[in-house]
Amino acid sequence: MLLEGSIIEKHNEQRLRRHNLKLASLQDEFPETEQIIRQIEAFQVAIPSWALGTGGTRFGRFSGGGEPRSLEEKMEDVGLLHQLNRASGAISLHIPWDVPQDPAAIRKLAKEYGLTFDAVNSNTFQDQPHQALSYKFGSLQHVDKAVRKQAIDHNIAVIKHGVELGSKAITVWLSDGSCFPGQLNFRGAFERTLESLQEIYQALPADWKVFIEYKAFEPNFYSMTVGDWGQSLLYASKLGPKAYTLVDLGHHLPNANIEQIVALLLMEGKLAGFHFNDSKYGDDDLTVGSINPYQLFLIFNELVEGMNARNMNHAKDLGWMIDASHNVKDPLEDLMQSVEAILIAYAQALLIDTAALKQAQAANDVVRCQELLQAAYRTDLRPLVAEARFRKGGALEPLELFRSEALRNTLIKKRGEKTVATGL
Ligand code: AFD
Ligand code: MN
Ligand code: MN
Repeated sequence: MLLEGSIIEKHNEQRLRRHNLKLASLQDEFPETEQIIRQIEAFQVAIPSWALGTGGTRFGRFSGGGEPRSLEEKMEDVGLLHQLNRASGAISLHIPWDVPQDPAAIRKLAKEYGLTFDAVNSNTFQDQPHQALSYKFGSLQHVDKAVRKQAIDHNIAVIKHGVELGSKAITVWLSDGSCFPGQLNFRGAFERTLESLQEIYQALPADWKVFIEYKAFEPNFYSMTVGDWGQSLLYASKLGPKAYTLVDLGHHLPNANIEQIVALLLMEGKLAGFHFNDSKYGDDDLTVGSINPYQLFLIFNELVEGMNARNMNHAKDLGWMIDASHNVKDPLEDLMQSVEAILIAYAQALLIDTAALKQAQAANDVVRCQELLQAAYRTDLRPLVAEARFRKGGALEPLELFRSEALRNTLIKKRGEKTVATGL
């Protein structure tokens, strides 16, 4: 379901005068606005195939209606999102939740919606109905070689699915670990996991990467075998140049300085990219920017500075993806808010007076450093994000348009009240 182009045009016409006034004021104040708009235009954030339905907790799940029932319908949702914001032009598949049964047809559909395929994700944290061996005590770390082999084979099968669609990376997130002291020999678990990852690494096509995602806790609560960025980096370094560390914002212990982690991973050339979300307590998977937008801005400050230092292409050289769970919001509305928050933080980081900041740092002028950062953070750059969208044919206010056109109702009418998308 795509919108008639004229509906977007009408929506924009009604808002253009006010938008142009705000834009002109920013253009007047900052000579770099044109450059920032162009960088936002190039920036795309991938949507995970498991974030298009309502998320649940272990206490329950409250379906919102009109959820996509198949991979095709998930792509339809991402296509619609991308039509509205022009910044969600990629989808990241989770196997086996979203197996592309007919890759040629799926590729064709993606083309119609203007979508590409981001990293594919393997799943060895759940047992599937016809699976021979259980992952209850881990997958790539398992003490039984046969379980490890099953998990390795799954990852290799996921790579094959990705190849058929044109993905260029696999993200491996493991729930492996232990729940109780003494349950696991840490060194043994590390070594077995490394060996398993090495086999997966061997199966990577030449132009592919493997992203190792870490997480401090849950579902294992005493130890996680890829528990933090240090462990992930250790695996990635031992594996080789095609292995990178993936940062999911919700996967840290409270108060971790994520921006510092990002800076160092970038310095080492080992940052894969991001799973964006926000949290108050743990892996809450809330809308990115909803709890701590300042932290998001500080992360983007390190990203921009670090990518520039390495002459990297902001839009293409790292993987940008949302990984959120929408328990109480409409998933599409939540995703619109997420992409917007990411682009705002990126734009603000681009606005920082880097030369002045370097000078202030060299002079130990702590007060000036804060002033410079916050001058950018406190500038409302939403008109630049809207302008980038507008220039690419998107809506000035995607969320407004989604609501005024009652698009969720249309989806409910088409798909039904009680549909449930695959995912957690
Ligand atoms: C996990 C991780 C990982 C995984 C996802 C599954 O963030 O990205 O693929 O949830 O839903 O917490
Ligand atoms: Mn994640
Ligand atoms: Mn997570």
